[in-house]
Amino acid sequence: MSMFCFQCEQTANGSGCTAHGVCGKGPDVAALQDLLVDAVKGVSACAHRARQLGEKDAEIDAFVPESLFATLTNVNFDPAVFERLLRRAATLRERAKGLCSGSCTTACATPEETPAADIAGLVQQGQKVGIEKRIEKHGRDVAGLQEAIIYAVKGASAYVHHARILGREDDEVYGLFHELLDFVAQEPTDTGALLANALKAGELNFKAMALLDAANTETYGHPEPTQVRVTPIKGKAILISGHDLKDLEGLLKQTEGKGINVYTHGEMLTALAYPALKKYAHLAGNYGSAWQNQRKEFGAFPGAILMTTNCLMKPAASYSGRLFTCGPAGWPGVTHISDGDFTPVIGAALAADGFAEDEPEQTITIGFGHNAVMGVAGAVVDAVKAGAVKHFFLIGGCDGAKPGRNYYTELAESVPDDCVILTLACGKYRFNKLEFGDIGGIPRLLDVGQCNDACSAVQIALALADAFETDVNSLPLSLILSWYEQKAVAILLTLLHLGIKNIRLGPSQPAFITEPVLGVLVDKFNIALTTTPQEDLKAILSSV
Ligand code: FSO
Ligand code: SF4
Repeated sequence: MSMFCFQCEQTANGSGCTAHGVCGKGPDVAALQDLLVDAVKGVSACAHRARQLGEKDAEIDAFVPESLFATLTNVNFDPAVFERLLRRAATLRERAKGLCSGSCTTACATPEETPAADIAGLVQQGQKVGIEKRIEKHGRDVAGLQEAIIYAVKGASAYVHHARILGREDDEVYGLFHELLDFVAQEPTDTGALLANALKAGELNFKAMALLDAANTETYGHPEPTQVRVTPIKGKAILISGHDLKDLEGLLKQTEGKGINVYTHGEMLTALAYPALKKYAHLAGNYGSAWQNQRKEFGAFPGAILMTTNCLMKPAASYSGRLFTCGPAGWPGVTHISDGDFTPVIGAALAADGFAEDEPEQTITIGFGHNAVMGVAGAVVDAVKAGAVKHFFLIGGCDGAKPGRNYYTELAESVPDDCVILTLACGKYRFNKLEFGDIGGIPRLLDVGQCNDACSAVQIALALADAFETDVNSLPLSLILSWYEQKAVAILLTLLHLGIKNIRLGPSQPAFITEPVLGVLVDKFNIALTTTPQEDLKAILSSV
């Protein structure tokens, strides 16, 4: 059985996974995901038209981001989960059709098929709607642009889902989801319209990130500069990875007084800066680094491990029995906690050895979200005006496994001493344990947060532009981004939607962006692919 997927940076040969996903996704799950994306497009097409008639449905609105989240790279590998989502999609499509009461004048999305009775039948149906069919029909430029919109909508779905779990929803955001998915469902071929809608997907994602920022900060307070321990201490332990702060909160409440230390991993690091989370004394610090090192780090961790979202890799036998998933994450055979009761995780932590002794203490400083940076904005502006700070570098994005990502370490190390580095997302682990010092009390490395905190970075940039009475493109600021999966696609399109130019993107060109499409982005936004740290730095600093 073959498959085709090119939605992430590690795609095989830089062009597409065809036999088996480099991420561990097999052809069956790939087909089920293709079928689900197709089904969700159909649900949204009807929901969009129903909205034009003033009809809405809260369950449909929530279902779209929830189900797309499961199709992001490294989130869910369990065929049974996709079967369940496909059956719900069929029910909700019927309900959405009832809402728009067949009154639309254009054809409603792709022709639907009743879902097959079993997983094997669903896989067969999925193989008929794969990406390569659209590439054959429309060519790589058009199909790639259609996919770019889908990937950005997928990325935004993660943020909308996290926000909804914290009780924050935005009707306009749901409307944009349905509108964009309806647009792609019609298989548009006009590249101008496709590009315009790709930027609209960036707008959707900006709103999604702002929604999540409001949800996080209203629930847990504003992140504050915090020194966090990055070495373990003696005792039983649970490691929690992914992005979901609410799962961490639940775990902290349920482990209180049980003699278990909780450590963050990967993108969960940011949680240690939120007042309502860091108040828990048994939130002991961060362990390990970015997602691609998990097989080694989870194997060495002497406790239970909870994966709340991406990026999940194929579990090794050494830890699969003490690995748990929750939320959108899943792997067949790995225990999934679906009701927020982490008793099995606690049991596994108590049964494991735990850390035998304290490791020598090492700390890093995190927590420079927009609120914290705004608090020192006056000092930052003064330092720039006095010439003490010459330039800002935003070096961030996703980390990944491919060689070549040392670029980001070398670049951060080579940034001159009179420059400040802002960073976010898991790409920060390439350099966040290095010593950068400070400039007159302003730390030279400011960790803004998770990938969704790109919204925070944008707010910081806008505030700086305001203080200097200029626009973001005229600031002494360069953005050097690393991409891996679909949230990064969404963030890139958000930055382009905001009119931000001169972004450098690495470590490689997305497979779904063809040379002609890249040419348009270069013309319009002066976007560039990263070269070498030395060359890029020289080019950036010579234009200052
Ligand atoms: Fe990283 Fe994975 Fe946050 Fe992504 S853990 S790669 S952009 O899912 O989400 O930065
Ligand atoms: Fe390949 Fe990435 Fe798709 Fe996985 S998500 S199958 S690695 S392109």
